[in-house]
Amino acid sequence: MLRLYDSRLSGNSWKVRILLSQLGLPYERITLDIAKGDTSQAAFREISRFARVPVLQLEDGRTIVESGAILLHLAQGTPLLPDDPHERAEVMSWLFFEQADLQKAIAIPRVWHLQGLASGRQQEIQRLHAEGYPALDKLDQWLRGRTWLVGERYTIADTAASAYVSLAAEGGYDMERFSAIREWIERVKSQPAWVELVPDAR
Ligand SMILES: N[C@@H](CCC(=O)N[C@@H](CS)C(=O)NCC(=O)O)C(=O)O
Repeated sequence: MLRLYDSRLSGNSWKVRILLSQLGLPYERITLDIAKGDTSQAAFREISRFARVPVLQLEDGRTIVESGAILLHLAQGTPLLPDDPHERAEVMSWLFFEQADLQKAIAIPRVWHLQGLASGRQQEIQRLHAEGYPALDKLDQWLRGRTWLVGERYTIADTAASAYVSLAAEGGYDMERFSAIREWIERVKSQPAWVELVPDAR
């Protein structure tokens, strides 16, 4: 059976759980506690090259790190990753954009807010927001008049790009002005077998 190493509030791990659910793939879930230092343990570092979750362990024991690589691996051959080479490259461009321009700019202030550290880190938060807002603007512009990020259907580009963006308010972002993003997130959430970050959150 597949095995997923994750942590409870990790948005990158959440992307993988959404996809595993949508593909109907059974897996064993091993949830680490980052605050307790689980990701720095020697045994975990052996399977996680960068000492971070998510890590997917295949049935033969090999592992894949980086959420984008895991999504690409799992989605190949399914409707969630187009066969057409240009559309596939477009999916990858959203995976890379999310990692480069959105993920840290949202995840870091979010963690500080969740840990109650935000009031002492306002300057750093403003710097991260100054990176994140232009990326959110670009995403919102792209989504105006479109239903999905690539082509005419939901793909792993939507799964990957929407995860942290849907949590941006937890990182202090004002999402009111991004109406195209908000409507797109609702469409993503209503996809079959989509799962909450924390199952009992609603
Ligand atoms: N680019 C990586 C980022 C992974 C990442 O930042 N993981 C965080 C949780 S969301 C983590 O394991 N942090 C623990 C640490 O850095 O010690 C991915 O997309 O998988």
